[in-house]
Amino acid sequence: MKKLLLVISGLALVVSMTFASGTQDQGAAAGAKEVKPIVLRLAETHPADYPTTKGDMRFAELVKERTNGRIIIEVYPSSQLGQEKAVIEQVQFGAIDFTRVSISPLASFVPVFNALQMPYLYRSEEHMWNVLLGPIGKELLASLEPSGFIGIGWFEPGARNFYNSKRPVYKPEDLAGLKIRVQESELMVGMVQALGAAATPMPYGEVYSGLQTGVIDGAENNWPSYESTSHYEVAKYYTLDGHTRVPEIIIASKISMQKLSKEDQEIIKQAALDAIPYQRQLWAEREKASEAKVRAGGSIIIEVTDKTPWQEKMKALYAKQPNDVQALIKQIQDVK
Ligand code: GTR
Repeated sequence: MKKLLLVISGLALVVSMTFASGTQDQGAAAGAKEVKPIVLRLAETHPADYPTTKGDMRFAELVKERTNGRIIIEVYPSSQLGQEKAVIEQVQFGAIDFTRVSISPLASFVPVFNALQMPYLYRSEEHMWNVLLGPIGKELLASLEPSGFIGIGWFEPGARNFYNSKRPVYKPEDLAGLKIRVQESELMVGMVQALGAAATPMPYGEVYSGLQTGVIDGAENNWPSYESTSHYEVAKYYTLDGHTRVPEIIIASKISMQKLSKEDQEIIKQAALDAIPYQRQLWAEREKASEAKVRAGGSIIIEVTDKTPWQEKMKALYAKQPNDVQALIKQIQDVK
């Protein structure tokens, strides 16, 4: 009996020690998580006060809130981590965890994305958003995985217009001979060539000095970018031809995402979706503010009433696309 009691109390001691140490371990682990969150980096080309960057920041805030501070996404604005194409490469091999980029340079990595940035593709901003938030947008986000990216969400890009330092451009022929900077995208080179101008692919951060020194005569972008980069100060002819809407995308590195639990991956995706309305709202406000600033700054704004001659010039570019891109273009056009 005495022996049995001894064994029982001995067992009780072992059990209570195990529990105690279990509690201690859990406590230590919880404590450790509090002091050591998972810190991930997001690369952004625009400055901190730009609507898209604020959209990134809202995304990061939602992730922090919904993981109780376990996951912190640090937003690096103003190309601190590099220009878009170089950043995309780094995301692909896991050196940068996230980036918000234009799909133009991304399409060199995943060519089917060209379908989303064809000139004069969307009937309106609403048409584009119906595509992005519908089945096509979802499939495209998912299609990035074999290339090493996880598609997270979309942001508003605005419509892009040509601008230059030489002369007012009313019709495609007026672009003849001008050296126009494009994003690092084969499709955009083709687009500018089809319009009769000389295309110069160049990183965004080099465009201002390119315009200033005359290496290029012009470029193309939306109102907020034309204004925020001060390009309007060195290239004052802005033609509202609205040739493209090139969706903005947030992508993650597959390598970084795979280190997170499925639940956390879902939180991240949902947070990006929930940041969209905020970014779109800020975008709409900034478009107006940028337009006002550029007009007040003395830019000459050329309205394009008939876009038919511009669209005509794009036919060959559409015809040149590979079959999968053509099929997707058709699906996009059919979206209501
Ligand atoms: C902006 C876009 C940037 C960048 C830039 C460019 O509209 O938001 O991500 O792609 O255009 O022309 O390089």
